[in-house]
Amino acid sequence: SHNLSFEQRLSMIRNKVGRRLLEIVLKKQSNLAVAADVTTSQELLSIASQVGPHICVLKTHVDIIEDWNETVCEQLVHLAKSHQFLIFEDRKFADIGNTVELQFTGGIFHISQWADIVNAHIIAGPGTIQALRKASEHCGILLLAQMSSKGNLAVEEYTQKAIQFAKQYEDAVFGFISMGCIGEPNFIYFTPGVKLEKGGDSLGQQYTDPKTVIGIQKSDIAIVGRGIIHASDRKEAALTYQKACWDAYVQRIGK
Ligand code: UP6
Repeated sequence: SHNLSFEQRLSMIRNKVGRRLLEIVLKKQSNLAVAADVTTSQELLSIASQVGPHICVLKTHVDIIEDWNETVCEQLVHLAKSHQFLIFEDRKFADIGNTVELQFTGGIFHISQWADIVNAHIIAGPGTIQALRKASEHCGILLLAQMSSKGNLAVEEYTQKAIQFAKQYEDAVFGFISMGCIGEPNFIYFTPGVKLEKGGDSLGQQYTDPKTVIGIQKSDIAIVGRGIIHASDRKEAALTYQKACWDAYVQRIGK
């Protein structure tokens, strides 16, 4: 099923953010997401403007930014609009619904106000998803069905449960964090742990290259962090990854 093109799958996606994502992917010919794991707002904004033209999604961990404020947020949203990418706050919500609602809307980050995409673990049950869906209509949800790190517990029945939850909340959940395509074409698959050089880090990360992730494991969107963030020329690196990921997609669907 997953040799369908993004064009063919667009109308199959129930959630509006999911459809908007595929429109951006097609328009920019980019199925690359960059994980902007840096600790200052200046670096975050500079990455967003450097890689902006080459990505469909910028993935943030807003709680690692030491000087986050509303102006930074406005600037990031402005960059997202002008370069046409979606902002994915990788918060990995995992608590009971009531707490998740507070974490999503409140605190100092007010994630629900600016994130286009957020993700959630399924460990606490469907209440987590219900809270996110209730608190924001404009934000699409991804469920963690698998992980890239060594020894993670998101396997087998756990993965199947995530698929089941996604089907149950298909209006709000439009895809997964997974190591490849694990289900139907009406969902979008995002894969982290992607790098041109195989290997890992000293804390359990495991890398797979874009060709394997998109071409063989049939994922849709490759999430690249340090492969781009640690490059001497981030813009150039983003272009290299954009091409590698897009070529793998084009080859897979046989165009
Ligand atoms: N991430 C993973 N693996 C997962 C889920 N999420 O690596 O299973 C996230 C990390 C990080 C990014 O939180 O932001 O993807 C990977 O970054 P890297 O390419 O620098 O390893």
